Amino acid sequence: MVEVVISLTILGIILGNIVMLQSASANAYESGVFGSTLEDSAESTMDRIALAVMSTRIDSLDEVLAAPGFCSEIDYEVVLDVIDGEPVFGAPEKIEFLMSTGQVMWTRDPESPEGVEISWSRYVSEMLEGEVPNGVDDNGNGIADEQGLAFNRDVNQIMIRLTLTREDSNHVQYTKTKTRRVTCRN
Ligand SMILES: [Ca+2]
Ligand SMILES: [Ca+2]
Repeated sequence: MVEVVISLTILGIILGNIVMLQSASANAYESGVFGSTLEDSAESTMDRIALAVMSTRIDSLDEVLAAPGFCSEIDYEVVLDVIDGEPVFGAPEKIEFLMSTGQVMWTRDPESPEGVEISWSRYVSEMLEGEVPNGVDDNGNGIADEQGLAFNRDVNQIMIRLTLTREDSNHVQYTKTKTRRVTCRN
């Protein structure tokens, strides 16, 4: 009887170890997938924003100030063509950060009933990575309390900063930050 109990206990320990091993590797797998999905999402969102900024003229981005100024929303018009040296602009477009839903929204023709609104990203962090709302530049990038999407001007270029953050089912927090310096078209 004692032997049966001991062998059952040993079996229990072995089985327990196997279960733990399996769940550890499942967690590792989940966290790997989770992190790379968030990374892809941050990269593709940054690509879209950068492409939009590259397609406009810097003088249509008056709202984008030099550090320590920043903004989380831009209104611009894409240059479709240049005829006799004059740019031909497309419909107005807007990129904005909605803190309430953690989204980056892109809107074409925001003032018109035919306007189109598309979510470019979810999981955008309230504040950029390393920043807390305290009036101080915690992450040392020259801007204080910048949000999870922040634009600022650096001479003739636009700096774009984006942080995505997400928690997996084990409450592990993943954070991906992208920074890009973009030149607008002439
Ligand atoms: Ca900062
Ligand atoms: Ca701060």
